[in-house]
Amino acid sequence: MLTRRTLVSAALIILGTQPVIAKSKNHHILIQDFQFSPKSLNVRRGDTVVFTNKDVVPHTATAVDLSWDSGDLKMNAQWSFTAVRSGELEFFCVHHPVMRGRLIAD
Ligand SMILES: [Cu+2]
Repeated sequence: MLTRRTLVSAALIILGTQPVIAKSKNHHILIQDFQFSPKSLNVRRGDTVVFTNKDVVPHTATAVDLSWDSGDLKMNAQWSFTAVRSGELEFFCVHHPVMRGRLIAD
């Protein structure tokens, strides 16, 4: 038999088990004129970072520790990934290693 107390307990269990999830965001990094823009970006874990190449030549967005790599992005191509680790991570373009950027995830 359902008592008021049982119902309240059930409601608390249902509400109490809902994880508190910060809404994830999309961030955009443009690759233009052989530069990442912005060069440095703060994200939260779970956020998505979208790279878009606006140059005529192909570029990549590649983590220096090689944990992720866009592969060649042709003009107007997009590639996205979701930040899963906290910390600071530099990335570069394998074709033009002077092109550098940094993600800071918390
Ligand atoms: Cu490049």
